[in-house]
Amino acid sequence: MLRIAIQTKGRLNEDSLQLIAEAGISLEANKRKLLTRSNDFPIEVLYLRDDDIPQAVARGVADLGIVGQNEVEEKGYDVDTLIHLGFGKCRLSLAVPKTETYDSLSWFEGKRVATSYPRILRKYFGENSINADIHEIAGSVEIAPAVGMADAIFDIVSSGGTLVSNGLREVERVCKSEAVLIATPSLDGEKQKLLDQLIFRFEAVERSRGMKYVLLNIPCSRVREASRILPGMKSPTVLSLEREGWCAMHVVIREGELWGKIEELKTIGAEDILVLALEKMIM
Ligand code: PRT
Ligand code: ZN
Repeated sequence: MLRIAIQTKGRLNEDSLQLIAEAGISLEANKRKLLTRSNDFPIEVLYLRDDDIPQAVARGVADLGIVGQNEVEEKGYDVDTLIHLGFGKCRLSLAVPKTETYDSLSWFEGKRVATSYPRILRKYFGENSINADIHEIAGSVEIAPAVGMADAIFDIVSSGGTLVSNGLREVERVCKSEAVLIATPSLDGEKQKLLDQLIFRFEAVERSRGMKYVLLNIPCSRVREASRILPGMKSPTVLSLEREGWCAMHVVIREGELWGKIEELKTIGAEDILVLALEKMIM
């Protein structure tokens, strides 16, 4: 039996539960429990605050955890980071009041910087030989400069809207973060076997994100050209239609490239284009 720790509530909770569900693991319905079991995979889910997940995994209270890389790095516990999960994407940045003239990192010399990530910031300033006064605060870091608690902040940013609405400007992007799967180092053989199965499923779900399945009809004489536009995984599937001279192509494509490719395909005669969602990609 594996035990995986995920965030009880907050930004990573929903995506973590969705990933588990898409991996074919259903959980008991009772949401208020600290621990829930699955009936179809030997796993139980432990709900924790994200701050406590790295420690729980390092100590073996949970075998696995889903948490932001920022928390893993900040806490510094001995855990293995296994795979990136493609959600909870953000960055950790330094920001200063927008009225300040900022030209280089040396601006921070001797300044007071408020953050909930003192360890990551200390390392960054150390690498860049900056001596600043790091003030650790637990929450609402973005208001620290306005109330005179700090000259600048180091915090998580995603859209940047919070910085703007607090009169701050992002001046240095220090690192990126996303949700990761972490594990207690050296799990026993039985758990490792289950973990390999779980990773296989998580990777199949993750791989299919942002991918689409495209079906289209095209004159057979243009199939070669169309294959250059849509190379697919190994190559596109090509079938002949009942109507003479016409073929059908099936291919997997990255969503970001979809519209550009469709325009190109239309110019070489593609018709009846269907775009379907892709649930899992098992290689
Ligand atoms: O209660 P618990 O301790 O479990 O949760 P928490 O409040 O500490 O964390 P939570 O739920 O806010 O975030 C969990 C994780 O989500 C973080 O550790 C990051 O890995 C990740 N994440 C992704 C973010 C954001 N995006 C994010 N935007 N965490 C926080 N934010 C904050 C940001 O600091 C800002 O204050 O959200 C606000 C909005 O951001 P903007 O830039 O879009 O305005
Ligand atoms: Zn937290």
